[in-house]
Amino acid sequence: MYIFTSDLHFQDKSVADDGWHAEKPFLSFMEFYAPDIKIVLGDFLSLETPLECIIKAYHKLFCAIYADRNLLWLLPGNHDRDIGALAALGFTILPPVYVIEYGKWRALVLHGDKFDYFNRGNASIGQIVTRLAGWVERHGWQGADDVLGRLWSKVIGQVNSIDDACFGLASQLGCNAFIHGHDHLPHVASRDGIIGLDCGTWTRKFEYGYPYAVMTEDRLTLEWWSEDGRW
Ligand SMILES: [Mn+2]
Repeated sequence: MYIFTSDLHFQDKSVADDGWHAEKPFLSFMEFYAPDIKIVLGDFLSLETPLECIIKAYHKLFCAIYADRNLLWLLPGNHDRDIGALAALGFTILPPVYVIEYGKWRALVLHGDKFDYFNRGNASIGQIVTRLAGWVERHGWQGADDVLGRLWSKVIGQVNSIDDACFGLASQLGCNAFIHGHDHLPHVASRDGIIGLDCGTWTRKFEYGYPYAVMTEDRLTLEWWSEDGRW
């Protein structure tokens, strides 16, 4: 069984940190799925915060994932600038585009930023918006990046479709599934025999909890983790 999450965006536990409330549920989630391979599909870290500050703020979490580093795999997203340092510590870092063959699945897994023309790689408009939202948040308006982030996702959705591009690449690679994150909008899509899952984000708790994907040999589902256990 493979478990997928995305976009934790841990920072420094300052007012601008949206990952803070996800620490405890993520620890219980890791414990529940201890025997399984858990893959974070990008943006585990945050661009604005140096890795040493993130590790210091989330010491307990990093101890837990370090102990589980053989079963917790990280795939780089556009916020994971310091992921090389985690690789040096022995973490398993997947290539940015990866194919998993398991049971009936040949699944394309990726972060998704490569198909976001305004927010991929380094020095993009998206990074300026992220840094601006962080600045506004640190200076008084704490909901800034949630509001701006949702607005940004809607604008991006109008301009380019990550799903459309993923269906294309999955088909080209002979895959029958894809799983991504990046746009913080958890959902399931299907087209021409290909199923697509968006793992969303843990920077906010949705109505049913925190989104994640489960792949068994014959099923691929979007599920929700609530702090008390599975939804
Ligand atoms: Mn991203």
